[in-house]
Amino acid sequence: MKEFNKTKFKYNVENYLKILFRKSIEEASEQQIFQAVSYSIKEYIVDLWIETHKEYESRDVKFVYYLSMEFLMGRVLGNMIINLKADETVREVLEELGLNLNSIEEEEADPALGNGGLGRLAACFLDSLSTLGYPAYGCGIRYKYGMFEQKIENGFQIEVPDNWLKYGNPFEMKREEYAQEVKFGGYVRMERDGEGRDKFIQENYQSVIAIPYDIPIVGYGNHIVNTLRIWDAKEANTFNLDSFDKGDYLKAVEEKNLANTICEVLYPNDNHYAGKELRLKQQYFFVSATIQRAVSKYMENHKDIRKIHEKVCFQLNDTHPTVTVAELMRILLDDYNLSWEEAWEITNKTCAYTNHTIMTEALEKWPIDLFSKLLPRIYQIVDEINRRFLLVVESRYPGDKLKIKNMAILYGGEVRMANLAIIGSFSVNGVAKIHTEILKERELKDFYEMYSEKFNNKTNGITQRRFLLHGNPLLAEWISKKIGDEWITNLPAIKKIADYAEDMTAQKEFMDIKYKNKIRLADYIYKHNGIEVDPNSIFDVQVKRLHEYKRQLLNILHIMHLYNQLKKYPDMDFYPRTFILGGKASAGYKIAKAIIKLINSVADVINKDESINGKIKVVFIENYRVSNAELIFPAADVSEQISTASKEASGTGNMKFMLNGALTVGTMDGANVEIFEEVGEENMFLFGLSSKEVMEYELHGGYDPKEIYDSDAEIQLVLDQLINGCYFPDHGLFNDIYKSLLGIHKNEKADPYFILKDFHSYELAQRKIGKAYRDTGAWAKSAIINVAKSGKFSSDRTIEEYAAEIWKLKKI
Ligand code: GFP
Repeated sequence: MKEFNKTKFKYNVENYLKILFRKSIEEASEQQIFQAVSYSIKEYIVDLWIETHKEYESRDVKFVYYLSMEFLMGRVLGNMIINLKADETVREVLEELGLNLNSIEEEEADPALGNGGLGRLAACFLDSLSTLGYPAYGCGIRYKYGMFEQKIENGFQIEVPDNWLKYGNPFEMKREEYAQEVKFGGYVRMERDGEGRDKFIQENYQSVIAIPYDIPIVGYGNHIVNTLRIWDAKEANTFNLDSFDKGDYLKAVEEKNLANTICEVLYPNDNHYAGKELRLKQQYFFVSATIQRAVSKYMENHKDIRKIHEKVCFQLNDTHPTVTVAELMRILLDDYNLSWEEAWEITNKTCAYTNHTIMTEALEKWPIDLFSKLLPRIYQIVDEINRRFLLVVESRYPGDKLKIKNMAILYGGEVRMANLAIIGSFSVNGVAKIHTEILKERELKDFYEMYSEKFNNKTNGITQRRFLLHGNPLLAEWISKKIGDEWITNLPAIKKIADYAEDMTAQKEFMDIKYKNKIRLADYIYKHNGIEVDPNSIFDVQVKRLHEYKRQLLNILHIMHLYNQLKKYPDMDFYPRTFILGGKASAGYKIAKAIIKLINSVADVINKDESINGKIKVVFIENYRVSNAELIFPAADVSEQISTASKEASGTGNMKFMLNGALTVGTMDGANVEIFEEVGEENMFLFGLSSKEVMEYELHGGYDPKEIYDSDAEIQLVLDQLINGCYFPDHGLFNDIYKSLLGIHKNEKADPYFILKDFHSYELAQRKIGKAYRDTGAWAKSAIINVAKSGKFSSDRTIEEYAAEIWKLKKI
């Protein structure tokens, strides 16, 4: 195995500067230096990449293909260096050259090819797959513009295109040789072949060529390199100048347009299905390319297509890649001439589906009309899957219309992708225990009754390599000094740090590190927001996408209430707090955008009010993304995980905070429940309705928030302040928020996320936090225990479970 060579690396940095830019170090820009350093690292990685794949081939391994519309990778360079265990060497070399790794890392665009949790989970999974040595491909789309860049102007969110490829991506590799043709539209003609079999031929279609770009995913310290393969689109070469008539010409132009638009932009979809035709095109585009290539790769070394499930598994990350089921059927039926029964059996043994949400508005449904026009052959297959499935339902539940209504794939003029995914897969999993239970008992009850053997849970996880080792070097080093560094690849080993929870010296060291991380974040805040925050105050953080169910509104209403209290009782017992919030709202999500404006308006008033002596500060972090997240988690004292119980499937931010020693204030929702099981009541601040209670209310049409409003003067004051111009002169601006809480909107439930219902219990939990923080020793103890108990929440554990129980993969 080739070791990382210091001399060679040093030579390479200068050499790449010369080759790529004709510059010396003194002349080069920071960006050029970043590029040269990245190419030098890549040069080393490519050999490992080749060796890994040779090994895979020689052992004829089984691969998992993780199909995902989103991979929220974050910056690559720093993490790669860490995983190569080359951090020290690289720093040394760069210093010798008069360069600094940290500022070079800042030059890298932060590729935001994902919305939030779902995309970041996919990225953590890739890190774990490589580190554990499982053969895998991540497969997705090479969006030209990722998630929009969020600017805050006058308190409002403005969306700006995120041109992450502006300077090119040094880590990617274009693989023209694996290009695939993907067909859209046209019609299907049927003919009999010589052996009397029906053949289905798609004609008059538009085609696009899918071109893969491969990005190496380096395992930690094991020289294993897997691949993230993202597909770009190119026009098909039908523009034949010799022979085109008018029709061909138009077709050529249309194909060119299709190729140009398909990978332009990631949909900000926010747990909300938008039904846009282009999105369905994106889905089929990357799925078809991935499945075609996976089948060809398999057939390069195997003879019998009927055994593909022994070497290939397709994991569907949410419903977005569900057309996989029909595409694999198409290939088996039309290209390999298998019978329906054979093709169906193989498909069913090859596909597995992960559900990430119970929010019904997130479950994708496509109008049949649109679906069948865009994917005529695929639609025929889905129709046949549906027909055969309904026969089974009918024989099992004769005459039961409700079962058909709930489980049919085609129903009410729509194609229901979740149902297709469940019927076509051998495994259906939720992402936290409580989430899987809710799926089984409520959302997917009928399916569970029919196919209980398919259902299983895989509680999410996060990679400690990025979120502790890379993001929080001070704490990482402290932990390794005390208990060794086994935790880097075996997070449960971190439990030994609990031995230091009561050691006063260790407590002090821990709090000093926290303090330094708070200074680092305070500097960032000062630089970006111009707000001075006190690192001695409690850093209370809620960072995640803006969504009503995540209840950033509860947080800000409580801040407004606290401020009212401080104004009324200036001498009240109060420990200074810095409330830090951040997250993007989907561009069309009006109320979420109003909540951002509200946070900023409240921040403006409170931060400027000298009468409260800076006891409260409110900060909204602009453009929350992986790179600034790595600064935020290490600096947090309090982690806000306050979603309405039953709504957050898992959450993964909760785990990142815990790993960095923040205490959670949270509801019994998603993975909070499992965090609670690990740390116990003494080390977490629980509040609010349980998911059973929430679901009970929902069953009976909700509750009446006006009763609370009328009987509670404090809540009334806060709500009135939304619309009396107290925070912003434009009275109308927060009207929608006010109305959503009190149910003045026609046909809408009042306070559907139970904000007022949970308000006092939240306030109580917050008061406990203020009190607990005064006892520094006890706080430090709890924080250390949180770190110590985070072992379960490594994505390494999650991946081990997927590999053993679903994918049946072997490590190399
Ligand atoms: C979704 C769910 C989260 C869950 C992640 C990953 O996240 O509860 O933790 O998927 O499974 F909502 P978002 O993409 O919606 O943030």
